[in-house]
Amino acid sequence: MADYREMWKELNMDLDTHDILCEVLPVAFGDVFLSQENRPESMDYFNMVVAEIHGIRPAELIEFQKKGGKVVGSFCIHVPDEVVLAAGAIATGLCSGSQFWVPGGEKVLPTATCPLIKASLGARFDRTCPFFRIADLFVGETTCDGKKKAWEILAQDAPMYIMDIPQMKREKDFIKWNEEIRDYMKKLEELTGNKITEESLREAIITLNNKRRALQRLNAFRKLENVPISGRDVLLITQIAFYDDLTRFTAQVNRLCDELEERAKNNVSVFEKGSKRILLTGTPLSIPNWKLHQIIETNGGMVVCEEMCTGNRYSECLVDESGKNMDEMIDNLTHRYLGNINCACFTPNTERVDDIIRLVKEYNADGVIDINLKFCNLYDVEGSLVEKALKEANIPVLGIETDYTDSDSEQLKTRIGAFMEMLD
Ligand code: BJ8
Repeated sequence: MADYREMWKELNMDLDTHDILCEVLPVAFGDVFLSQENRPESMDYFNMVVAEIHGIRPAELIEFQKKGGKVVGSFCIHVPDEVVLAAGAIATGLCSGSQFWVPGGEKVLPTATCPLIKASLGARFDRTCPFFRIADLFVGETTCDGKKKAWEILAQDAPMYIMDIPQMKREKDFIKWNEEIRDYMKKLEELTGNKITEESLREAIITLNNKRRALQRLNAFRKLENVPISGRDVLLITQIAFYDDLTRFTAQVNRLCDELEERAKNNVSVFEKGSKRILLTGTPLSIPNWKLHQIIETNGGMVVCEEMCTGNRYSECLVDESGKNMDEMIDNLTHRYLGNINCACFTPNTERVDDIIRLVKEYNADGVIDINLKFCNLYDVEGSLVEKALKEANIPVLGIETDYTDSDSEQLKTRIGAFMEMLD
């Protein structure tokens, strides 16, 4: 693993963390990923991108900034990356998925806050994640109460911009979201000094759709009877999608898919016969949260689909590319980024249940595991509706609440193991 101490020093970051990361990350990564048998060779690229997460991509972003470019970080898939790209800036995801950052977050937030929020603020305040030092603008949204309040605290230390997401999907909510997107465009124009033109927005829509198309192509292999790639690997790739260079990432996913096509022709599977096909739903699994996938896939299961923001919800729907002028393109972004994302922040949110049942059929899942990050009330409350609907549809379901620690791993193994047996 390369040494990025100099870069970290320039960013005024905690060097002890750099050294700990160099030690801990390869071990954790090796346990979950390199221990797998018969991984596709094209995973090499993604291995490298994640192994050097604290250096390679941050160094590229810094290079871009030296040439006058701006980097925009966000925390939610409702925030349209097309706007950032069309303004000539780079978008990067900032959601944090490790317990490593949680204690830092607990210095400024109540303990009873979801770990995703605590880790994100901890990463900034403790100076332990380069992405959180590099971003020129932090874009929050009003999806849940914890985030809304956390942005006020983050704003004491970082340049924040908030998008006010409607909580319903009525006509007037689409009008409001359309205005929010227009305001965001103005903000990005101010930040970058670049005008968003019809041409740049059209190009951004196509570029981001191409990334989604590549991910759709990848996910389609998981519908096969012989699944040629593990759920862990697909999760890793989806997590990397949030921060890697867009065009390079898309090309690498397509390269991997070419390899998977060969495997599919030869009926190669990375799972043992009889492994149970599991669909995961619930709160997002931000990098490097691989805990559930690892437990499921080492206890007789295979994850074939994630109905979550770090899964299908991220890539399943494209932005309509037929917009002929600025107004039509903004309408299409509005529709995609409000209408096609079924987050638990909406009421009602029955489309999410419809999505899960549809995806169970499409991916031929044997059962569903509904994951809730501790202290996420939105997904916790909605979980009972999801589980009731699945039971009515005769789809086996297991509800799990967890956090970023490993303290419940043994208990989860027992419960998930019993669920797999039950599916038998
Ligand atoms: S569209 S899921 S990325 S808000 S932070 S709601 S876990 S208490 S992340 Fe999300 Fe956008 Fe929705 Fe997706 Fe709960 Fe935690 Fe809130 Fe969270």
